[in-house]
Amino acid sequence: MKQLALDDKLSKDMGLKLRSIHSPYETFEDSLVQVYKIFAELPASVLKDIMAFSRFPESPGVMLLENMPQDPELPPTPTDGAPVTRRNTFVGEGILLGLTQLLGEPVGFTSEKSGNLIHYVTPVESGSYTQSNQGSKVFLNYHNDSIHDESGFFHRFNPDFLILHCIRADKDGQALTYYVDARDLCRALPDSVVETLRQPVFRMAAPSTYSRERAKGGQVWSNLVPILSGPAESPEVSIAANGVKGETPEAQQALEKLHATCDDEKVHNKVALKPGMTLLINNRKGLHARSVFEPAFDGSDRWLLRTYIRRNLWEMRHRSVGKQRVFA
Ligand SMILES: O=C(O)CCC(=O)C(=O)O
Ligand SMILES: [Fe+2]
Repeated sequence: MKQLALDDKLSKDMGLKLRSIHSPYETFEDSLVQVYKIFAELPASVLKDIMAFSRFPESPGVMLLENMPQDPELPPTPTDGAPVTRRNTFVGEGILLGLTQLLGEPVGFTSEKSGNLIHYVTPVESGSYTQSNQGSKVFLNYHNDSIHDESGFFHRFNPDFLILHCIRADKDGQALTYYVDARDLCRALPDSVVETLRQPVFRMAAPSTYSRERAKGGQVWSNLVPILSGPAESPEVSIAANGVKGETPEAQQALEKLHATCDDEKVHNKVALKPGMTLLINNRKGLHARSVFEPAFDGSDRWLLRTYIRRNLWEMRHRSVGKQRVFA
């Protein structure tokens, strides 16, 4: 996995500057501009690497940043995943939004985290066994984040990137985040399986939040779609977290082979996110997953800040809901 660590002095200086930003929960656009200026002062080589990550087809699908500055203090981790807006400093959010702007535009979706632009990935007891970011007691299967769409294609108006910025780790350090690059996946799979994964013989379930909030918990299935698409040297991969069905026995077998290959340590990258670590994830070039871990639901649990990022908002304008950056 491509890694980049800030040196201590740089991290400290940035932390001091970020302590003074406005609350992004109150003045989102103003805070974006404040952190934009702070991030513009990063060394040219750091900016170049991060900007290349989001712009070029040949760039890697995942990148880990380390030694990012931290808030001097943090409130307890919310047990319901709801925003905690009364805080003295917003260093974590500043890191998240500074990096977000180097990749693209932060976006929200009404069917995911109520359209919020800053998401919390925290274990929620009622969702412990779900295939969602609220879960903890079940392995969150390899997937990319998708968004329900009337067209029946759920990987079309979904984020191009997501960022996971850790502000609190799980107590036992058990929670692992995995990433599999579709290029590595295709190299590791037999050609016949890749060929089947390229056929439109799969249905994807809409995300669990959509099912819960809009379909009384029932599964909502996509049109028949392929899992792999695009040129062999830069494939796009699409897998729903909340369920995938192969329409034929051959499709079902190919799907099982894909999951088994993702589980292979020679194929996946993995990281136990710790405070100050940020994972930049390309949501088209690869799949991510999360291990099982043991939360306490007492304010001490794992807490990641997340953004959804698009390179292009124009293509999504028909999904606009009249609020800047928020889409249906
Ligand atoms: O908790 C994690 O490490 C990943 C969760 C996830 O899949 C997501 O937030 O999209
Ligand atoms: Fe995810």
